[in-house]
Amino acid sequence: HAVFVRSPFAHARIRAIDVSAALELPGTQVLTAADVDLGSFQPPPIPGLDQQMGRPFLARDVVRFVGDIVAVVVTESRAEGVDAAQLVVVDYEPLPVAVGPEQALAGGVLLFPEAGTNVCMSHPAERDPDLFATCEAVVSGRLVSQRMAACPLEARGSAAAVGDDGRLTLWLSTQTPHQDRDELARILGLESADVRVVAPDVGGGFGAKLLSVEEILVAWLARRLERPVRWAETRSENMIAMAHGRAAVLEFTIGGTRGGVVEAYRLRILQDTGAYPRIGAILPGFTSLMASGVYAIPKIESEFTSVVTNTTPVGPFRGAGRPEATQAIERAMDLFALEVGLDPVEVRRRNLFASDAFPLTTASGAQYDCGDYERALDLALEAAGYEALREEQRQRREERGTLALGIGVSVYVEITNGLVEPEFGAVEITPEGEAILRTGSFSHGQGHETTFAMIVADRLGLPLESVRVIKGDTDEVRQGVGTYGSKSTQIGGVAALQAAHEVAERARELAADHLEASAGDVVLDAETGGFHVVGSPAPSVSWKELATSLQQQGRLDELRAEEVFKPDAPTFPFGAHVAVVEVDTETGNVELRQLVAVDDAGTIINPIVVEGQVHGGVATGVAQALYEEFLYDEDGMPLTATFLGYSFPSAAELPSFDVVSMETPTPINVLGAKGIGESGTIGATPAVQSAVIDALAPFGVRHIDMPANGERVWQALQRADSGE
Ligand code: MCN
Repeated sequence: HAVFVRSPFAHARIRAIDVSAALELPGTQVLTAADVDLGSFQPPPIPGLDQQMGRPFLARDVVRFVGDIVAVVVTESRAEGVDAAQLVVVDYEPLPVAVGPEQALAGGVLLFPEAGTNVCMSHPAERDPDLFATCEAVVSGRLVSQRMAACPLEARGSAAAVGDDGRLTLWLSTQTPHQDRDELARILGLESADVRVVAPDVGGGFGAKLLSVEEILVAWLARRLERPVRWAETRSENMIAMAHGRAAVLEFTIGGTRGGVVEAYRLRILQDTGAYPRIGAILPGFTSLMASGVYAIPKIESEFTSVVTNTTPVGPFRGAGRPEATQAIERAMDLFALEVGLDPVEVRRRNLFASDAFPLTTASGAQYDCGDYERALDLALEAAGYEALREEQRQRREERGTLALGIGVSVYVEITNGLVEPEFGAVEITPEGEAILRTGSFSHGQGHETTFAMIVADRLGLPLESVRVIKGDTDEVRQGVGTYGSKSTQIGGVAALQAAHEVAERARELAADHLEASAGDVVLDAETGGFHVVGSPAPSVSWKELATSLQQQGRLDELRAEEVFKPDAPTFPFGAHVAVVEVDTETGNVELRQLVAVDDAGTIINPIVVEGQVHGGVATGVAQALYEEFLYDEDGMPLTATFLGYSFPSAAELPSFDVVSMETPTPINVLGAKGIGESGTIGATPAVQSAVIDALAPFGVRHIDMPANGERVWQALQRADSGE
């Protein structure tokens, strides 16, 4: 069992590590940086991302966040490991800290003095001082998309063993088994063929379960010690050691006509990447790309700067860069509506891209495939009963009660498969005439076992239960990219369909031999799964008969096909959400009364799975708007490292959401499918935040940062009362 000794300081020099007391416990080994020959866990080799800010696998001279790993203890049992870890004495010399991104940007404290800056990446815009020169109304704002913890119900765990054949197997709770295999092989100096990664059922990842130093160390230890090694983290370890999400400061200015037409928008993003930059540093690139949202804004200037801070590293978390874009533009639209004296819905309507404008390129550079934003908005308003809600709000305001009603609307578009990646799928027919799909996508809760099986079953005319989906084992599935960015269906699903198609076509030719007919005359009956001559259902050959016969001839391999599908472009799911909250103006308590979600992911494979994805996604979106925030004190001490402190909502806090379906098939792939896994998260947050602010509008409140919880609402009301 491996147990990590972690830094209790956010920034400190390591003067000495004394492992002698720990080593006195029988069967204990302790390894420190001096023992590890792996170099550093480098940031991905992305142009512009500072490569001097790599993370040593075990901290060498300096620790840079609470949770940084100083040593690893290996024992026969986990309990002994926990005891031994407490006996490792580290002499720290505390250093000044840079906790928030603004503080880090000021550069008073440098995390990597050799780099001479805390900026790990920046993407400046060509600044136009006259951007708003022609605008009649201009308004600016600042929004914090606060730091969140991904909180998968299953925390991370891994185990590694070297087999008799010298091959390394790593069992991992991950979303990307094949990428992890290749990365691990590279770091350990092995061939990919010498490594097997197995990801069994994974209890949630939410974007954050990418290969980490802990898991690499577990694999390295198994080879070094020539013993199987395992590690399972505690919840509080997960809260400080697994990548956090969001953590961006968004500053915006929006301008346009008094009639409510937006003419220009500026977005500046300051991204906190935590102590060691990885993917989190480049996510604001997506925020910047998606700055325009659903609006036809002629002039956009967006830029970002990413900085390192003495906090837990930041990585992708459900939405990953796109929620921030929507949060900023939707906040800006609300403030602009207020400025020009229009209803927020009306301002949105006046600026939406028209449904016949697609495909189009936004002023922030994104190429949208297709959409009908106004219809999504109309559906959401209708389902919520928007007019009646405004009437109820008017009445309540007249009555001057203590329960204020707030209504928030958001319209959003997001990018899925943003990196335009490929995916692998292989279909084979078993001797029993059933089918196996091997997919390079990974499902850590999204239900590919159902939806991908449906895609294959549909094409082969087999019952759903006759299709088995295999994923997550690099020995069982030859290649794969894995799952993030809600891309699985539009690439992995399509690869599965194409492989099934190829198998069906081959089978048709083989069935023609059986039927002594020409292949051109034989069809596969999708209802019965039998092959017959067109127009005459009998005689027919079933999959089972075909498979048995080919098996006897040793030719079953002919019913096997592999495909790699790479589309030409990403897809752009979109939708509209309406949130209704009730705010107690005496206590600040906020109750979410209703949330309507219209999320269009193109053609839907399975409406029940999709509804589940929307409900989960919306819960995460509401959690950011009202509940969750990972906090540090000024010394960089985490204040919310357990579920006692971190306000993770359960079903008890949330109403049942109203999900309205809408399908606009994309031309980018044959399924017509876009991603749905993150939509709810992206649409819900600004709608709910806006609803809380709307409830307090009569008090002159124009903004409340997230989470817009009771405390923040109460403080905003106090400030309003005192005329601040
Ligand atoms: N689907 C469908 N029709 C569509 C689109 C999707 O039926 N037009 C189905 C899919 O086949 C799949 C599910 O909906 O079963 C989600 O598919 P997709 O949108 O393609 O997204 P991915 O499978 O790539 O999932 C990733 C996405 C991300 S990025 C995060 S983060 C996330 C999420 O999905 N983390 C989750 N959903 C999660 N759900 C659970 N339970 N746990 C997580 O950690």
